[in-house]
Amino acid sequence: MKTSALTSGGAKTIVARAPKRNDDRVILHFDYDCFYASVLENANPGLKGQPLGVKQKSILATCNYAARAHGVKKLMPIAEAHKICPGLVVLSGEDLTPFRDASKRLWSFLRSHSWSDRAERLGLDEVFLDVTDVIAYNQELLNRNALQDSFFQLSRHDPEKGFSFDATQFFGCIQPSVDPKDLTLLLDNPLCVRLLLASHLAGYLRLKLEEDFGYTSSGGISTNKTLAKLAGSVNKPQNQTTLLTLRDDYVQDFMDGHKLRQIPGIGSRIAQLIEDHVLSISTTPDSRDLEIGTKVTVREVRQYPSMSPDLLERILDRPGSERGSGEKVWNFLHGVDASEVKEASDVPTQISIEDTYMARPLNTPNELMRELRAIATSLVRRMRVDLAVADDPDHSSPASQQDGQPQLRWIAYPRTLRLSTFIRPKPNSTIPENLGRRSRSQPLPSFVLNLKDTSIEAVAERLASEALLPLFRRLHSERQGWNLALINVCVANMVMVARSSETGNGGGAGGARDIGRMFRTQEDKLREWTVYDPTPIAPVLDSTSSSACVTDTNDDVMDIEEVNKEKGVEAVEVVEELIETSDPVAISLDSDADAWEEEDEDESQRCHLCGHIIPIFAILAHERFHSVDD
Ligand code: TTP
Ligand code: MG
Repeated sequence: MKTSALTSGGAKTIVARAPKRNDDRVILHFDYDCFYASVLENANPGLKGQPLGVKQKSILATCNYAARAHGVKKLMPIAEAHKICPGLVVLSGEDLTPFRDASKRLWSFLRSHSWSDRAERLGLDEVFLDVTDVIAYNQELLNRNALQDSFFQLSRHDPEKGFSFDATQFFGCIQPSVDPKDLTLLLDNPLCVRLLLASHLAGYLRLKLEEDFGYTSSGGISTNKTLAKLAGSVNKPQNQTTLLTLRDDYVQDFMDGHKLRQIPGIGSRIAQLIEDHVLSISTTPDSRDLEIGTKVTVREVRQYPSMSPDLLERILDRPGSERGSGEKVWNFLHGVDASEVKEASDVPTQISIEDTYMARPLNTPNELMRELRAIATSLVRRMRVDLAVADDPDHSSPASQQDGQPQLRWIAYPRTLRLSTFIRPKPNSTIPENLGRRSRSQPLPSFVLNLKDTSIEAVAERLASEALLPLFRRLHSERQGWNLALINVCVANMVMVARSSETGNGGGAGGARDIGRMFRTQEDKLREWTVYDPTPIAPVLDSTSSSACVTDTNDDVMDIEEVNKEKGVEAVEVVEELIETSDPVAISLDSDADAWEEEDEDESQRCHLCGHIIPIFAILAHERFHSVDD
């Protein structure tokens, strides 16, 4: 690490150098305004303009801006929202299908505008686009003598496909605001021209989202994902902001104005450790002193005496923490983020099905098996819809049909099966809230991939009894009375299947048999390994989470060999160590279960993924929000 010596008041302070930012890329970020509410408004146009809330259990997952004008807020209890806004229309948002469908349609449209096909969804309502090559192409086309009458070409092959724009000014807001006189000078700077072009592309795409699909959005434009996302939050809703990365002080001032917790990629537990250090408060396991913690800004952290990647690494050094976290955080503080926008894929990174039982937690083996079967059935069905295609699309060959149904073949298959449960915590519990949710993973049993002669129900039955029930037993003791408020079953770690024509190894159904064979070998090898993985989804960097050892930044569960490679140690040891360190707490949770108390609706907890304060009854709906990525 490079350092330099500064003298202040006679004392020498070692100041770590700021990392270097790479501004070669151009990244757009889109966040649809009040997304679930907009989906429901589009389905019921008569509702437009009326205050509308979207209900999940007893809270509002979101509300439209007409409701927000009355003081209604996201995640507000419905009763409170009705008090503030008696005319509020409340619709159910429990069925995520319409939101998923809308999200896919909008994403497909945006995706078609990244020539490199780098278009990444974050949850259902945010999209990153890498448009570096589109912008470079249009930069070449700019006619300096007729900037006001410029034409933005959306296709390399069709010069008429595009839109007209005025290249003497940015579209939307810019940050920092620059005097128009200076802007003319800045336009000699190629980076500034790229950002200007990108602002027009973002403006055009946002307009299309609104006109052609009915969705307004907020946009951020900059040179990496972190900066683009943060820029997009500056002017919400229905507006956009271009962060000019033309000078380091522009970027640093922008970053410094944010609270540490606002920086995407810094998880709430990492933020807590740093805040505690900066404010010199000792960290207690259930420290909930949010008022103090949430005030710490990036500037305060950066300017803390002797702050450096090494000091951050020491602050974040906890059992199970990821090496290199200090440097990653240091980079984020300076607006440096090299992470790529992921290449678009039609195959989801994971499929997860869950149900919640907040009002009536599950307590008996019969209830448990009934729910495991139901969830397994939905999961197998979704896998066959999302990951398989008709082997013979014309259904012309009798061999490709089964009971009149086309024979399917996998285009991708998951390697990992994960079961997560949530035990409702006791009000006033001193146990850290994230330990309420616990997970175990194992290789996906091969029979799930058998597409021939097996009904969805038969596969689901085996999945429930031969895999999910044993996984559950590893999480919870045999006796009843678990107070189980959530079950989530997820398959992840997708592997793309090469088509038979690409491999030359026989037909599609044979492909499935090959997968089966491969799985049997893999299963035998990995049978004994179980991965403890409590935080499945958010793309956060969180050193205290044991998931740091078993999930990658794509949030797919890594298989044991990947864990092994990543850590450079014996994989079995890593996993066993995690199980050991987590089990004592798990036992104390279980032993508390008998002394269960009535739900206290006034209790709040902090979400361990994003740090939001959520009323205890809303935790599950909120966790569900995090777990939706497809
Ligand atoms: P957000 O982008 O946080 O909210 P939003 O799009 O409704 O509003 P904004 O205009 O401020 O961007 O979340 C996207 C959707 O995710 C939101 O419409 C509802 C859902 N959601 C939940 O289901 N649970 C939650 O806890 C949150 C925060 C969101
Ligand atoms: Mg949104």
